[in-house]
Amino acid sequence: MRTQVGIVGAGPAGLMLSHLLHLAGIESVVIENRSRAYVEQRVRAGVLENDTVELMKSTGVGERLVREGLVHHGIELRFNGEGHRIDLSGLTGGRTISVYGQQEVVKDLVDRRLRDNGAIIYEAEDVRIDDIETATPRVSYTSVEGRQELRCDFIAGCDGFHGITRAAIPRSARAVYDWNYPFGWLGILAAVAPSTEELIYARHEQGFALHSLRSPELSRLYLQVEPDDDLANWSDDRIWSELATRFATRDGWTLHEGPIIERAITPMRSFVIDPMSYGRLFLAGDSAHIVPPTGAKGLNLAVHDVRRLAQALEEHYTRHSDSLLDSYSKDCLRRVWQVQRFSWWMTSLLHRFDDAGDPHRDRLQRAELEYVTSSRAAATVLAENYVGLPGI
Ligand code: RFL
Ligand code: PHB
Repeated sequence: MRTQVGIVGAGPAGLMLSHLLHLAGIESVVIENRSRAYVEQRVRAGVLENDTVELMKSTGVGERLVREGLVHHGIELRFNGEGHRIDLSGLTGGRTISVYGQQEVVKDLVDRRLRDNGAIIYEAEDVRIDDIETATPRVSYTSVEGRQELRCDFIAGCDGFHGITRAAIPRSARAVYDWNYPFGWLGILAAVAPSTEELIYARHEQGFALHSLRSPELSRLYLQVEPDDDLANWSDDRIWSELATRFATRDGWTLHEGPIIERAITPMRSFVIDPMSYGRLFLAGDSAHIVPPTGAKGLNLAVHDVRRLAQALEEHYTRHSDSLLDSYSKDCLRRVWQVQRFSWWMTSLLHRFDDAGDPHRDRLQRAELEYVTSSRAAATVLAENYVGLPGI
């Protein structure tokens, strides 16, 4: 088989890249090691930045997002038993975020790729990439018909943090920045009406909690837990009672409980590889960088990467220039580090770091929260990062 761009991974990065390339008249094949059902059901991100929403709308994959996505103009920071609203739109000249599940984005992109006769190969086993330093790199994999080979001009590594493409960049040619946080998140999806209209980020002595949502009937909630915590330690009762404690306000706000339909624990880490490209391999999304989810940035950053990569490949094929491909890594990493900074800051602001309690850090955290919720300048810093930094 032959194509112009071989894309490894059918997550948001790989699918969006394939879609954008198609619109630019460039052919691609997406190779995914999981099944379509698995990829479409994986519950993850929920917050789309203003630019992500605009890109989906302007490229014809935003119809259901416009219909079903929930446009939000603010978020709440809750601490010391009180809520404080951050007016995202008011502080950013009217920009908004949309709450729309990542698996819905994936479904919309798959649907459109298939309608455009795009090739997505699911359940490809033992995926490998070779010859990335030549002009004819290859992706190979095993399907029910045996070993297959895809010859390409370029390979896009969109296979997430646990993928295989990143390792093809020789150790001597890359720097890695890695940081593990001393906690994880237990995330649940519950069949109950959200107890709030806007997202609540809560800081509590017992740890962080987040109230998000998916629809008028579905709530998405997270609790800070031990990094190596086990779901077996968390009965439904314990989850709800811990959430109620961390969200409690002095004026008696109540959390609605309901059946838990999905649950998982995720470790929290920051990771960046530099450069994000080598020879004819270009990494995009979680394969190149990870942020803790407190800033709601991972999926949005993946979309920013592939937008740049699609533009660079378009320049290569239509204008016979590689200037954007050459600067791809440097151009992406500017935003990647801004997002790393913001996600680290939001995480540090809201989590409990030390089991034994650290009074100095505790006081600093409270001072920072009071500043962010009382100074327009400080709140603007949060808001412009949360809705998505423009222009980088
Ligand atoms: P993905 O989504 O991991 O997709 C990679 C795809 O590659 C496949 N794959 C392979 N395919 C072929 N061969 C191999 N050897 C392969 N190995 C893996 C995988 O099966 C998969 O289909 O990466 P991508 O496309 O870069 O997208 C990144 C996002 O998924 C991620 O950044 C976000 O989910 C992060 N994130 C959030 N991001 C936001 O922008 N807003 C949020 O509100 C938000 N909340 C979250 C999050 C991530 C979370 N978890 C579970 C890590 C909340 C959570 C709890
Ligand atoms: C979610 O809705 O899953 C979500 C929202 C905000 C975050 C992380 C996850 O910061």
